[in-house]
Amino acid sequence: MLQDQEAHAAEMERTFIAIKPDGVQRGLIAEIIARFERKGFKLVGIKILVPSKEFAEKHYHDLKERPFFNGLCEFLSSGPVIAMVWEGEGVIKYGRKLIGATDPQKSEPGTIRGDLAVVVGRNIIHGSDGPETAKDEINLWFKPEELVNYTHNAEKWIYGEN
Ligand code: IDP
Ligand code: MG
Repeated sequence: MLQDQEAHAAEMERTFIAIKPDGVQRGLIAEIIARFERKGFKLVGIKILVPSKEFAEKHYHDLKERPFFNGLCEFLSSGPVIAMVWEGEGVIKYGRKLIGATDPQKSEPGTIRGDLAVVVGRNIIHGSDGPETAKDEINLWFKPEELVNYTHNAEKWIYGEN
């Protein structure tokens, strides 16, 4: 039993998920949170803020050579964003699956972007694309004390005990 808990703890990952200004303005906050929550992932950090353009440029620094970089950063800083950290086994990779392809025209139905967005410039949600970016993005958006460590009552039903 202790071994199972240790194995479970070792598998735990955290990822950074943001609902962009279009998702907030379209009233999709609860819909998006529900998809992560129903899957069995655990919310360990959440806040609403309007990021500055400089902050958006830091967040998207990998894309600074791309032609859409300026418009993207203007957009991310144009209104409230919901910044979140979700925890769970495989949450980084599976979070990207829940989100769907970058271009909503190519996102499968059933994914967040597939079901709820139409164009790449307004694809409503961000999710870290790997373990390194997850760590960097969580550190950029959250202070350690803003993240909560807790055991959810449902965990033993989601992961099992033996
Ligand atoms: P991702 O959000 O699926 O990880 P990235 O390639 O990291 O996709 O791009 C970051 C964001 O930049 C996308 O979510 C989208 O909002 C925007 N973006 C990506 N490609 C284009 C494009 O070709 N035109 C306009 N915006 C784009
Ligand atoms: Mg990306």
